[in-house]
Amino acid sequence: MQRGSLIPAPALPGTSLQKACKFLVAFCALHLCVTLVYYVSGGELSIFQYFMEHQQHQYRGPVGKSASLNRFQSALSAQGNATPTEESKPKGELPMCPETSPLLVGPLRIEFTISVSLEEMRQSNTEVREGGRYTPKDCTALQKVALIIPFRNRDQHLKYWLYYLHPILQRQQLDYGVYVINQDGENTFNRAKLLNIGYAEALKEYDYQCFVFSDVDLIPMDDRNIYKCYSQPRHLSVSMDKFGFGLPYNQYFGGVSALSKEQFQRINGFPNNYWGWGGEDDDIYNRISSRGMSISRPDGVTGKCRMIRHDRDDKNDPNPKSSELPFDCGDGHTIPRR
Ligand SMILES: [Mn+2]
Repeated sequence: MQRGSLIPAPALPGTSLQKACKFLVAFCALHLCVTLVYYVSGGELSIFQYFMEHQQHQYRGPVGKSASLNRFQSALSAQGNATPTEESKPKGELPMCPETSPLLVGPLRIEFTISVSLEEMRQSNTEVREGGRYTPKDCTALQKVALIIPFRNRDQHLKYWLYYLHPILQRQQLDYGVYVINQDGENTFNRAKLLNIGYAEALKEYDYQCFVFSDVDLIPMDDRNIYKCYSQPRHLSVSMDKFGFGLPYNQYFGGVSALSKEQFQRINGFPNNYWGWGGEDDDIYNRISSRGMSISRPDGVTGKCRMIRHDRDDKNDPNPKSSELPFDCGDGHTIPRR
């Protein structure tokens, strides 16, 4: 008797299990292949990324008058991505820099015996742009600060200033620009007039809100002495080595000072008629106090700074206006003025 002709052969008990196993093996193989392709040729992923980035780049046109529109479109295109790249974020989205920069290191060793070269400085400050400009990358600076340096024939001092100050100002997370205002010719020096010129010229270039006026030969010894503006005009060089790390007299406002745009306008800028060395800083002090403002200062430790020793420059003799009064040391003593 033929078994099969009468009753259709019943499916073997293992058949459906076999099918399931085959399917499972096929699925595993496929999965393995996909996984292999994914890991072995990492290029697949980067091609995907290329398309994502390329799409974003299309919306980022040249920076110009339509920059804000481009940024707006870029923001729109970025909405589709779960994680927009840092680059595609419009600048306005950067968080504000913290009140106290986490990059500060405190006391600094400042010396003027080492040799410094402009080329080395350029290489170690790659983030500083043409024109001595710097803007923090990861956050929006709390202030836009113009540093104004009155200048003539002090190349070596300027090198030290740039060598020390650029790293400090970057650690202070300021959006800053450095302006060296050179007095042409050999006539009598006029520091305050150069500072006024620096204020006006810097404002032509950028929307600065704060102006730090610094002598070229003064270097802070602590990066917590922030070169920014405060609610009152700020005197920064409060503890100079030249004066035994103290103030020569209480009203002293020379060296390095900071005024906001409003504070500067309120005192109608600095006097233009102080020719020669000294006096203009006291005039500025009087302008400030006569407008009802007071002087803000860092403490004597944070405010320590070094002055590069030098002889009196030619054509910068003491201004007769400045030599009439002796210093009031604030402790009952007076010393001859400077
Ligand atoms: Mn000096």
